[in-house]
Amino acid sequence: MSPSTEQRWTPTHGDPYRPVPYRPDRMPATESLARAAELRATMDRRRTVRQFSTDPVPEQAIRDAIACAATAPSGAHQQPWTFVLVRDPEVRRRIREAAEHEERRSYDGRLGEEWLAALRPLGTDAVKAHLTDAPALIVVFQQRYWLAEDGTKHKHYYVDESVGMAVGMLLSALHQCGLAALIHTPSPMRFLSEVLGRPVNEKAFAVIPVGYPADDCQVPDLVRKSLDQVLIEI
Ligand code: IYR
Repeated sequence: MSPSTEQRWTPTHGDPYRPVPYRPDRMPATESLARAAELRATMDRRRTVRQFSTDPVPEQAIRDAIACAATAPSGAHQQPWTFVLVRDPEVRRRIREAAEHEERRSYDGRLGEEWLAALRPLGTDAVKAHLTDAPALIVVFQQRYWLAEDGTKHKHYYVDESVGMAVGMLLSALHQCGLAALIHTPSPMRFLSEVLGRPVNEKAFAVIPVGYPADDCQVPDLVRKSLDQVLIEI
């Protein structure tokens, strides 16, 4: 049986190893090359967007992108993530209010000169209109440990790495569906657990506004590292 986000998962802790055959069709090299080149060009067009249109988006595309993210590999296959899709304008307003409260303190000194200098080319500030303009927010939580129904705690492994991979796949999926996104990490993020009523084993990882860029959207004139600056071949 193949893993699928359609089946219901139940805890596998302590189960024996039960391998199943895996025989995907091998893609011809010419097709791999064509797809790789096209995907590279597509991903190069992805930009982090901070000015969103209030236009609605096809919501099933967001759910499908989250399902893609949830196929990410994870430490001991513990899948230590929860995605909260927030559309309710009142909840988004409360998140914005709390985030801006923290961001004002950050930009007014908590970040420090070096951090502010690093952010300057990005043009960010404490105003987070995207939290209420974008029609949806995906708030990603990491499950720091697993809380069994009888209340026992079990360790989760490589939680940061696992959730980071899932979020990377989420951004890729959203972009390939034509949706813009932003990884927003208000600091501290504890308020998100309170506003969204998440359990004690979960810790907020990022808030991801999703939507279309505003008509007057602008992005910084960034240059990505070239392949030879990031790739060493031996
Ligand atoms: N969390 C703040 C500051 C910020 C930090 C980094 I590192 C960024 O890449 C961007 C912003 C904010 O969201 O404005």
